[in-house]
Amino acid sequence: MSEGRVKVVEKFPPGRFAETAWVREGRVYEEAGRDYLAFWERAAEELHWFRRWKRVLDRSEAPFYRWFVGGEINITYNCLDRHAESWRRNKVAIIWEGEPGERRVLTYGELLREVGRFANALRSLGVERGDRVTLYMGMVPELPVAMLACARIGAVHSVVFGGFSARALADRINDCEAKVVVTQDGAFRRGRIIPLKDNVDVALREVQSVERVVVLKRADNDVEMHGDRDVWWHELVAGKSPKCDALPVDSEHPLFILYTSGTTGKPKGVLHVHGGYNVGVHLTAKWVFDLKDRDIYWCTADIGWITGHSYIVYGPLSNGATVVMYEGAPDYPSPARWWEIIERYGVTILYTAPTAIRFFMKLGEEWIKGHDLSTLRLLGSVGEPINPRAWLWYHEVVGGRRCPIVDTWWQTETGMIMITPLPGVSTLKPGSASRPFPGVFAKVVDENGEEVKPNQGGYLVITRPWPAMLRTVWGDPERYVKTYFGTFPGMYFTGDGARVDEEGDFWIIGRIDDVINVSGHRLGTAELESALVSHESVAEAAVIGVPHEIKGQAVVAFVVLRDGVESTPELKEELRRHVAEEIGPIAKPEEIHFVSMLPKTRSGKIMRRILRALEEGREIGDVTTLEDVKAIEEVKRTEQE
Ligand code: 7RM
Repeated sequence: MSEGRVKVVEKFPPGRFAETAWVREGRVYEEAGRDYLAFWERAAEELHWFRRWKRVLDRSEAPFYRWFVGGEINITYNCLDRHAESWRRNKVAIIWEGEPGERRVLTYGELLREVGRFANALRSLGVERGDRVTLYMGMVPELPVAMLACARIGAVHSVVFGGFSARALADRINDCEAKVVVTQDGAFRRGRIIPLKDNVDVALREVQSVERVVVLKRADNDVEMHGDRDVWWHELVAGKSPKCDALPVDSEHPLFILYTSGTTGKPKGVLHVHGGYNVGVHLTAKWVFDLKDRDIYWCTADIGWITGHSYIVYGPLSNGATVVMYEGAPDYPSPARWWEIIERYGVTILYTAPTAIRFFMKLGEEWIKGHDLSTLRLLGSVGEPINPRAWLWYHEVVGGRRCPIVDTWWQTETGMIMITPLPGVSTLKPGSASRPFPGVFAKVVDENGEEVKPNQGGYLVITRPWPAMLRTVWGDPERYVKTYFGTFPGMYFTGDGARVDEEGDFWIIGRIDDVINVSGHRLGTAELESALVSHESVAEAAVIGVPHEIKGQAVVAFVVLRDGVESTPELKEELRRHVAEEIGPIAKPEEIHFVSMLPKTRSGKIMRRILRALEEGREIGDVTTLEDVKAIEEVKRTEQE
């Protein structure tokens, strides 16, 4: 987070998008700013309510805010019934492609019936309003079916990403005391089978609360079915009625718990509710992606993360959109898979993460060339700051220079996109997430909570409540208050650093705990990494701060070179010089290690903790969220050289 550095940036005005987009005028910002409760009230009116709310926002027990107080709703009515009762009955809701190549299509009418059947099945197992159900599955259509079935009867789902270990699964089941677990025999990933049911068996040895386990047959691998406890999905739903009315619930009724890692080892159970969450994801999905009925929308995230919850399932379905869902790895059986999918279904909107973009950048354009991507009209990015070089590559190679890129900043806790361009309004700057969504209020402050000057780095805070915000940390309301409202009184602290430029555009620097302080100068790891990857030889980079006698901290970089580039001492020197030129001499890495891959979480975030531990020669703690354990071995080896 360097202070006062202003770079000349290329700008991309909305162009033709401004002619047809849902939002074409910047006026919405002022309108929402004048009366943000009226703004969100208008948004809520786009949904079906069984009973209208009495008050938009109740602050009496802040920071435990309540939205649409007194209202009755069920998010699944808005995602299913509303469309099935309209001309959309036979419109495709989900186009699914399995990793081995199967294809399935579910219309809104069919999805409603599948959800009804499974909702009745859950009830037959004794699941009632308020009960927790853990879903430990891969990217199969039955996962959204199970989520919606829970929500339909007022049960609370907790999706645990299929890449998590039995240990991590047990902790999450125990924390929310789930009554039922839904899983599958195995999940396909890169041609192999991940034994999900076996993991459940191991996890449940340490769990008391679970009464029943539902097992979907997907990969046909051998599993052990435990007599009274386990039941096959297909046997359970056989003979169940497809009709199950959506249960009207209070606006503030819990919808789901999703675990996210915090600064301590214990993951936080982030709780979201039916009413405000529905309003928030509905409007952001519609406006940010400019979702129209003819779009084929593909978000490549896994449903095990918030991005999948909000922008594969609830947001798009609430809008009656057609959603593409892909089960497997992006490079299976070849790195052409994604581009084939886009061509096959005529995808018009693609929402993905910078780590994926850089992965394809590294592989080279030949996997993309030759595929017809001309249907694409909008691109999105989420998960981490997108470095300008990756932005420009995405824009040119994937988007053919036609498509705006919406760089969307948000969190598991915010539930919905918070800082983002509106594609028909915003002038895009590669690397900037643009401005707070209308009705959202963010600023950058110093240690005392005072707003900083333009281009000065500081802490990103949200100054007013928003409808899709988390309501608490499950079972630990004190942690909710302390983590999010304990740093700056009256403001939600995001944990991220940012700066706002002189035009009011936000530049997210990254997590505060990823800030390196060199001789009193604050440097964001993301900023340093962006500088490194702007060099033509570099594919990916991760930096950490290590203790330094004189400077306090020094910068150490781990660099993955582009294919065919040789790792020489001269190149190291050149990269150090390059960073000095990009940011300033203060940012020059003390050391650079060339590695062939970086340790990452399953959701693609670099695990600096691992790099730090390796650098300091410590043992590494829990690594169950690693995308590829091989990455650690690799780093270890180069460290020993
Ligand atoms: C949606 C999601 C949240 C953290 C957040 C940031 C980082 C996410 C962006 C971003 C820069 C972005 N939820 N982050 N999006 N940083 N630009 N567009 O990722 O809970 O898993 O992570 O991710 O640090 O605090 S999350």
